[in-house]
Amino acid sequence: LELAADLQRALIEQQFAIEYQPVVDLATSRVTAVEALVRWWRGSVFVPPEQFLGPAEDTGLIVPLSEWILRESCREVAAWRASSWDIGLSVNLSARQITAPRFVETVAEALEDSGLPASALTLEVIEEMLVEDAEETISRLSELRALGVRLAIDDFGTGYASLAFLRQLPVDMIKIDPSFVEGLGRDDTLTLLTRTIVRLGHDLGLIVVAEGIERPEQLEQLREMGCTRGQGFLVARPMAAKGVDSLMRTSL
Ligand code: G
Ligand code: G
Ligand code: MN
Ligand code: NA
Repeated sequence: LELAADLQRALIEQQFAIEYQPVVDLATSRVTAVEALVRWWRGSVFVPPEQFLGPAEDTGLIVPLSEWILRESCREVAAWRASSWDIGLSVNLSARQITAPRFVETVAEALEDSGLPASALTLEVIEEMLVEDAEETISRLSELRALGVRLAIDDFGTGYASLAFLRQLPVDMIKIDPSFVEGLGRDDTLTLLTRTIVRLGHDLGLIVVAEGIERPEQLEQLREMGCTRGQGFLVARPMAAKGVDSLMRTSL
C-alpha cells in the first residue's frame, strides 16, 4: 500500500523515465529499432520494473503510467526518425492496459500526436496475456493491427501454448527468450531449440528477434542461423534518450 501511494506520487512528480535498448539487424549490424523500458528513480534509489509493475497493475496505475510511456516514446522516436533514419519502436504492454477503456484510441492518439507512422510501432505481449481475457485481448490487438501497428510475442518459447497462439493471433514478430539464447555454444539442446524457433518463425513469415545476447559466440551462431534481429548487452545496453541520440548521429 505504501508502494501504491508512492507510485501515484511518482507519476505526478514525474519520477519515471524511459530507457531505450537498441535492436540491430543481424545481417547489417544497423540499429533498426529501440525497445522502450520504463525506469523509476525513487529519490536516489532505483526500483526495478519487476518490483513496481505488479503493484502498478493491481492498483490500476499501470494505465496512466503506460499511456505516458507510449506517448513519450512515440514522440522521441518520431524525432530521431526526422533527424536520422527510420528506426522502429517497441513498447511492452501490460494485461490490464490492453483491456482498459479507450486503449485502442489511446494508441491511435499517441501515433497521431507524435507523427509516428503506425507501421513503426510494435507492441509486445507475452503469451499469458492471451490466456486471461483472451477474447477481449485478442480483439483489441486485432483492432490495433488493422491500424497498421505491428505485434510481437515477447519471451517466446516460455509460454505453454506458443504454437496455438501463433495461429490465433495476427503477429508479426517473435522475440526469442534469453533462456534459449543463453545456451548457444554451451548447450546442444538449447542451441537446437533456438535454431528450431528461428526456422519456425521464418516459415511463418515472421521477424525473429533474439534477446539477451551477451557473448560473441551467441551473435555468431544467431547470424549463421539467419535470425533477423538481435538485442542484448553485447549489442547495446538500455540507454537514456541522449545516448540514442548520439548513437544515431555517430552511426549515420
Ligand atoms: O527493463 P528490464 O529490466 O529490466 O525490464 C524488466 C521487465 O519489465 C521486462 O519483463 C519488461 O518487459 C518489463 N517492462 C519494462 N518496461 C516496461 C513498460 O514500459 N511496460 C510494461 N508493461 N512492462 C515493461
Ligand atoms: O521481458 P523483456 O524482454 O521486455 O525484458 C527486457 C529486459 O531485458 C530489460 O529490462 C533489459 O534491461 C533486459 N536485458 C536486455 N538485454 C539483456 C542482456 O543481454 N542480458 C540480460 N541479463 N538482460 C538483458
Ligand atoms: Mn520486451
Ligand atoms: Na523478452
